[in-house]
Amino acid sequence: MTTTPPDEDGVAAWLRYAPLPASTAANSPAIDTVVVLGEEARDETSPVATAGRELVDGISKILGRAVALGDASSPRTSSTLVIGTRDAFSSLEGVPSSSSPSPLDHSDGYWIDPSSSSSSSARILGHDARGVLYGAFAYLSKLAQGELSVESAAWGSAPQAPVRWINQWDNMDGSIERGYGGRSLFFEGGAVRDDLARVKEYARLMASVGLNGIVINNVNANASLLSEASLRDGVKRVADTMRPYGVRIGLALNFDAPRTLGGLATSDPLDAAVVEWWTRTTQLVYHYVPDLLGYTIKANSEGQPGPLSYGRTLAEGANLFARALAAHGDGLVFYRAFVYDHHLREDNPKNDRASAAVDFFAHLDGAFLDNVVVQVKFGPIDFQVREPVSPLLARLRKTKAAIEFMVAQEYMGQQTHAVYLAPQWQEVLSFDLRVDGKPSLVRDILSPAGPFAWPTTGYTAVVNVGRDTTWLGHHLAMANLYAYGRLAWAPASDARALLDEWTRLTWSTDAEVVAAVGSLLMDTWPAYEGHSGNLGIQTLCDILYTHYGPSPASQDGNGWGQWTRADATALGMDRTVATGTGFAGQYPREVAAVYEDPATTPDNLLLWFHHVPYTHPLKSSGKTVIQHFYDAHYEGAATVQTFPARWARLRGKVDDARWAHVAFKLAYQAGHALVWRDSVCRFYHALSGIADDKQRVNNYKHRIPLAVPSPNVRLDGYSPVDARLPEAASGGRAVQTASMTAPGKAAVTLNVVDGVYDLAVNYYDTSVGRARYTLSVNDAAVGSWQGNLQDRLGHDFSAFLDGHSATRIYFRGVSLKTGDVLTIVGEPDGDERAPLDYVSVLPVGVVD
Ligand code: GCV
Repeated sequence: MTTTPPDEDGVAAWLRYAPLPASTAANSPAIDTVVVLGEEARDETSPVATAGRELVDGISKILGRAVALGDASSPRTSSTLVIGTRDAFSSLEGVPSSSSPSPLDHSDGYWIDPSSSSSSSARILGHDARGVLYGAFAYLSKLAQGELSVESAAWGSAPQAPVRWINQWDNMDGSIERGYGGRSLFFEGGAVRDDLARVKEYARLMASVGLNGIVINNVNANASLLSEASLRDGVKRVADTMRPYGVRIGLALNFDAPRTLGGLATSDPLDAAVVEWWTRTTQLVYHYVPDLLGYTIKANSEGQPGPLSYGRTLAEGANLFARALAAHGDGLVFYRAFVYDHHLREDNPKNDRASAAVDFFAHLDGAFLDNVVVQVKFGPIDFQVREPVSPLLARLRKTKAAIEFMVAQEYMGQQTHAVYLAPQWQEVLSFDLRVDGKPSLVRDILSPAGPFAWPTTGYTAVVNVGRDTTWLGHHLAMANLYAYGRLAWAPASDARALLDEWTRLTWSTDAEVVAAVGSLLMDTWPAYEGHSGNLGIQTLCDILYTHYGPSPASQDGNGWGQWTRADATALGMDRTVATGTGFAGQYPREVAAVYEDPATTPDNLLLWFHHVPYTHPLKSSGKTVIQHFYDAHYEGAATVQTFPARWARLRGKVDDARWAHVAFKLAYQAGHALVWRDSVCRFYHALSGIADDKQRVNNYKHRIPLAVPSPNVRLDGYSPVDARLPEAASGGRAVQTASMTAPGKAAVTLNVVDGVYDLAVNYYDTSVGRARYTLSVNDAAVGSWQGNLQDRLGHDFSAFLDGHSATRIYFRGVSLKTGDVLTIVGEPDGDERAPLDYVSVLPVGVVD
């Protein structure tokens, strides 16, 4: 008989080191001593010493046996694991027998020989101190997955790129921009927090997947981070906390700091006083953080100040910081390419936000100093569910670039929906940009060995871990952080293989769990794309508000440039050179030719590059664009409906606490996927006037909308109201209590075949109150609930009745007969007047 594993809160993430089943443990190397070589063994701040501690802790937990820590003088047996840098090995142990395996020739590389005999012990060698730590984590990962035995062959690895960083968008007040997992680990009340215990845990997680740098504050930066008190009392402590894990910290700068913090009259990058201010400030930063990673700068972007505000070029702006850093060490300036005009006029058909990065940066190739790296979001707009690769990655040669991904899921369900993003990143990294007509995979461009031979290139990702024990607000979202680190190390890795590793480490080595979690999460991105925006139209979320739920109309009619140009007959952006914005021409010749022609553009980017009628037939299926929209939205939402049941089968195989958290989120996701599907389908149905072949849109035969007058619906203390987003309510209308304080009652007389049904109630859960609801049948209570998702979900909430707040709750297996009266009593709270949309009476197994 198997027993349910003990509850966990998620803080240990994939470093739980759960005990292996006895039979697997019996086959694993029986290490009882970890010997750490070299001077670094005694330096608590060295990653080598950290590696020793991690191995002792990890092996003892995984194998359930005592493990001792030793040094070069300790005796060796076949149960000893010896670790150290290659230099320490060659001076203390002699050159390793495998001579110098090639991963050890590269920074951060490691070599592991787990075999041992009476004459030689198991070994982990690092090219350098960090390499030893990465080797230790690689050893522990294999051991924890039950994949290490005394017979295992030696192996090694080295990262492809030196830059493997995280950008946190943490504000000094403790909030996190686009954060859904609680408040900042780093800041609170305008300063660095006293308690940095979780920062240390974060550094462990980062190191365990090979991440080596973190920019700790929001790119919409607060200049006061650079004050001496902040550097001395705060930033220094963060750097000291993360250093033993080989994680260096960097800072995001506010371009206007000389004015706002320094009291100067200008922040002009060519002004002598400004240059002197940054020189002095950088000296101070290095005084407290001698191994500073560098600076990240968001300038002339979304209202942030920058060199263009002073009539200077972006390169002149970047080089100001580059010079200040160069005086000290190897610090890099990461200058973000996310520069665009957010007051763009849609009435000019040539205007295109997607063109901005190349327009602003390509002509400056070579004008940036050596220690500047241009940080490029993977797509031309902003982390949408589907975007082509940014053409800027093919347009800089002398100036280095790095790619920016987003773990934070801002436009991808905000860690309330489970969406595994590694398959998307894998597609981006495997895309061939055909620079100069030669193979140029994105992942090769981002390698020092790649076509442009950039020595400092690689990976950055926006991550929003917070103080929740889940880190990201959703246990399943952590697969993204894990996969990001592993892809940044080895960008040709397979998304599914990474996911399986993560599952074995995070949940269980049980094959059924691994298979079920893997298949569920691999279905999430296609499903999310299915119900949130297809054919390259982008994520059709509300871009004027929280970027979470649906609002197709919000894409157009404003200056943000995420346009779809949808009208009654056609939709999509014409980005061709021949008749459109010309964006397609920013790619190298062969790629540009593919995108220029709708006949060769892949269907999944059709509407990104072309403005076509709703009736345009797709190459892949022959369906019209509009029918594909309907079908894909229904199929995507239908896939999400399977998630709760697939997860339910894992009950008892993983711990109850984390199981229940995920079960709750997946049930919510299933309901919200229907909101997405219905809103988007209704919007285009209304705009195009074209019916769904399958007659599904606006034809919900199990639903009883409460705002639509009907002899079967009686409202008492409830009155109809327009929803803020018309397509997020049946007929655009919902009901809410007439009074701010008194309860209301909505009663429905049923006309059903006698039987057992699942009842679904669609209501709105806003941020402005926590209304209570009770559902009864003929006065017998079926269930009650509270509209308090703002406390339970973590995403950017809405104060209105719209596609963000619309949600569903089920009561299953209810016996009903014709004439039964189903009543919902809603009690308002705050400004939330217990709003309701409809009730669905569903034959068991049917989703309307
Ligand atoms: C930090 C998007 C987000 C902003 C973010 C910006 C950026 O526009 O909505 O919150 O600002 O990207 O990447 O700088």
